[in-house]
Amino acid sequence: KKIVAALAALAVSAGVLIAPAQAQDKKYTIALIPGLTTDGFYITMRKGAQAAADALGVNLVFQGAPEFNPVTQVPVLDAVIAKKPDAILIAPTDKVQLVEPLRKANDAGIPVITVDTFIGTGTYQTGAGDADFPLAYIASDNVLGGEIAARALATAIGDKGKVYVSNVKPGISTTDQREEGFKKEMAKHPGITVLETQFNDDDANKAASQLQAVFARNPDLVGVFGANLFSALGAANGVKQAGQTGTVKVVAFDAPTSIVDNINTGLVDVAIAQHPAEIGYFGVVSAYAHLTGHSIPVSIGTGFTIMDKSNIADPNISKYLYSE
Ligand code: T6T
Repeated sequence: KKIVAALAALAVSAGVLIAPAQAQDKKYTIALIPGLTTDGFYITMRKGAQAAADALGVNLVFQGAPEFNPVTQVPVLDAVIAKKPDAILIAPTDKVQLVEPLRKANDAGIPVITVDTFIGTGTYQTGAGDADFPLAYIASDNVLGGEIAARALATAIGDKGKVYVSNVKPGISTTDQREEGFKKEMAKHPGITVLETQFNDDDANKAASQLQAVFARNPDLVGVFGANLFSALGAANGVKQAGQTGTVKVVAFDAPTSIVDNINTGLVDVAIAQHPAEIGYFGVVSAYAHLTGHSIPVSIGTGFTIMDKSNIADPNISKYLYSE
């Protein structure tokens, strides 16, 4: 009897020991679909995601389109779904147009987490609305980012004059929210007039020509807010081409390495760096936690680093410049 009991106890403890080991042995594949592949923001996000994947023994697949556009992102998403990864991390390129394509992943039993951008209202797992199925949203607080940009620009222009927002296109959660935050803050500055937003389709050349056209119509233009990497780069080039460096102030969202020169020459006053590596890292950690049976936060907010001439040489600041 004693022997049987001892054997049973051994079997139970062996089982307890073996079960978690087997769970850990499963090699999960997590797909990361960026807004576009050729953008320092998503290249940096991929690095953070890879660091977490390496730490957790996860296979990370990075697959995306070369431009920020739902028309090119949806076929990439379909191809990823067909390969049945264990989870999908995605930066949806449109709040509405990615809802149905992502529902296909969810219906196929593939957990979806959105990184950087969101679908629907971005409030997930509430049982309300038809776009609340993603498990989590990991991103910067983009309304706050727009407010920070507005305060920086207001300071740079002495709180008066005409400014405008150089933006990508309507329907993108991040850049819509940055414009919203910018305008909300500017409403508190009666001396500042915000002109009509110029949409550039994420094309820096277009953003540069638009700057020159707005300046031609408004020779008293004093500032521009570039609401993402290409908008800011383009608007800054437009200011330079118009010979207005230092006269038309530029506040840039995002921090490609080229921003350092632009800050040092006085072309860009302030750059608001996001922390894309953190977004990628916590995206993979969240997906892994979910896959291994843990509950996860429905939203994770990552921070900003504000860069200007006074701090850009500090390694604790410049470490947030994006990779290329
Ligand atoms: O600003 C980032 C990202 O947050 C946004 O959603 C799209 O543009 C960037 O990738 C920069 O180009």
